[in-house]
Amino acid sequence: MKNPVPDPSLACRIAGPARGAADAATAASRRRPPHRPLGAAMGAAIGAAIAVALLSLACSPLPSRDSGGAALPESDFRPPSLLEAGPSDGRTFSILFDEAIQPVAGSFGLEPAAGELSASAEGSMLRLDFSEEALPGLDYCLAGEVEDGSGNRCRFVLSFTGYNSRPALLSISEIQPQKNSSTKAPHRDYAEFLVLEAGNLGGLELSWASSTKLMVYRFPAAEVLAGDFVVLHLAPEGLASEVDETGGDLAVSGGIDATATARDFWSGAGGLPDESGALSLRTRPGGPSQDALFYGADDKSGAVADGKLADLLSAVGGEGAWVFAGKAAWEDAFRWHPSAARSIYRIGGADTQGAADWLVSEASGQTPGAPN
Ligand SMILES: [Ca+2]
Ligand SMILES: [Ca+2]
Repeated sequence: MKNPVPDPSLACRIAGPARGAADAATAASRRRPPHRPLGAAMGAAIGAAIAVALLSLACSPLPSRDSGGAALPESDFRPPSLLEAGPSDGRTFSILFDEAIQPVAGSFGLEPAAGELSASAEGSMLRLDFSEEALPGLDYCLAGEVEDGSGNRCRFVLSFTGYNSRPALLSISEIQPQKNSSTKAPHRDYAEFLVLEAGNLGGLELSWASSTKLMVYRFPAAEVLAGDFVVLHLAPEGLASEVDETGGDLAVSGGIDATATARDFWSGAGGLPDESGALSLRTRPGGPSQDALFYGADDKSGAVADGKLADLLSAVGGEGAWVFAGKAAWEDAFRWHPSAARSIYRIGGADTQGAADWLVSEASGQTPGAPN
């Protein structure tokens, strides 16, 4: 096979319903009718599963009544199974099956569209080409059908994230973990990032966790330059002025902690843990780590209990994005005396993946969207 198997780290996330549909599709019966619009295709995939379930009840080979062997001749009734899928770049999506396949003409659809869609196969690899670049970080849904040499068809429905071929490199530069209700200088939860290398933000994924809850945010597409500040606001108040700044104007957004010097984004996924937690920034879902921060209240000690936080720390530590002496312990964290009046910020230029890179600000010393 000349085409490479897609890098598992780039593999699309097969969402719950889509995964179910894809699984159902692997059982789709032969001689299915050809092309339908994508929406109909999704419904049909589920319908196909029901139909196949009935078909299998009706068509199961009967056991032989004598000892002379099988009652039916050997035949290939098994449809191709999907093994791996993912975007290789912004214009290509590859799907590996467990046997040689051919695309079913007219069966393919992508929503939202990225220009014309064309399908080709080489052995067990299906390749889908888009005539226009998929938007980095945008959610896409892809549907289609393939068939094996015996005419057994597999219908699939997959979701994936638009591939970012020029991801920006960011470092976490400051966090405000608590709500500060001061009337003079109010602050809400935010995470601030400094752009180290220019590129596009689309698909960069920030995860943050307390011991009981994991939250995730994925950036939309936006071009950034080295030295830019990006602020992700994590406790929006629902104001109409709280808008994502994906274009050229950095003064579009209002709201608490928004500035005209930084690119502001807003997420309702959940606030930062007030006293103890961790953040992990990745280039794309399941992709390489860009930065991490583990912070903990100064009255904590010993091993971090099993849970969401321990899971995140394990992943971060495994990639060297934060240094641990052994199994994650509170002594590995940047330790602070929690305060709503102070932020936690990175010392300029420091990046040793550990607590020594961080400090607590003076009271009312927060600097969202500006140097610390
Ligand atoms: Ca701004
Ligand atoms: Ca700052």
